[in-house]
Amino acid sequence: MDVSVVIPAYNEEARLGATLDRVLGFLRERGHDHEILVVDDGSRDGTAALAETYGGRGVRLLRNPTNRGKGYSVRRGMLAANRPQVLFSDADLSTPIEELDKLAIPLREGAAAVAIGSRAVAGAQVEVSQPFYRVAMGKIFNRMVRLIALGGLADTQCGFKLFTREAAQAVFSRQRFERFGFDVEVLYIARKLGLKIAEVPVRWVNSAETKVSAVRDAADMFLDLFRIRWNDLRGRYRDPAP
Ligand SMILES: Nc1nc2c(ncn2[C@@H]2O[C@H](COP(=O)(O)OP(=O)(O)O)[C@@H](O)[C@H]2O)c(=O)[nH]1
Ligand SMILES: [Mg+2]
Repeated sequence: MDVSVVIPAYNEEARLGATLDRVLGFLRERGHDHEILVVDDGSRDGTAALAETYGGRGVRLLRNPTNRGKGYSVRRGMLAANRPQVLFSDADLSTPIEELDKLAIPLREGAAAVAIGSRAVAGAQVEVSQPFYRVAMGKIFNRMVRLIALGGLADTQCGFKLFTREAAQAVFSRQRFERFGFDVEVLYIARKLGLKIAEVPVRWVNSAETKVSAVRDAADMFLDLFRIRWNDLRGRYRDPAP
């Protein structure tokens, strides 16, 4: 395959080197043509300097001058990516990069334009779980997603999603949220555009360290579900955002 891998990175100095080594090693071993885009989101540590040292090995660095959020950063990377398939992956590789080959199957077969990693469908292998309160919050959130925003998907929040380039351009040019509700928003837009979404069971080996305050952001993510419906009612997903 020929793939762009987008990695949003906020203060990831400690994890990013091992991640880039693993991703590059995997892509090379499988013979996948590739580019990697690290989107440094105004990190205050050595994230950008570290990514720069990979410049000779097909790693492009995009830098936000200040911290803008994961949604903003993923969008920036997805729109800048120029290979026929585009993956975004969390910097901690809680979904191991090897799972990319599973997501590629429905795209290759033309069964879907978007393939999302899932911890909640049959066949998923959660080897190291998130802390119990995150799992519980995730289950409640996904139930809310189904009730309020979009049905038919069991886990919208896994940070490992593959798009065809056309789908990535169509979806992310319309996507608006800058922080955490963006996963649901992009899937909502994909559905609205008539793009098929395949939910693919993946392995999950949770990385304990977290840059996300799940409790602090929970209310906002919940409100985002209503903001999605509101934006849609106002016609804001019809055309690319200004
Ligand atoms: N761009 C950006 N990325 C972030 C931010 N917070 C977290 N991330 C990235 O989002 C991904 C998931 O973060 P992580 O700490 O693994 O979250 P968790 O596993 O859900 O607790 C990682 O690639 C982080 O670098 C942020 O404010 N901005
Ligand atoms: Mg994580």
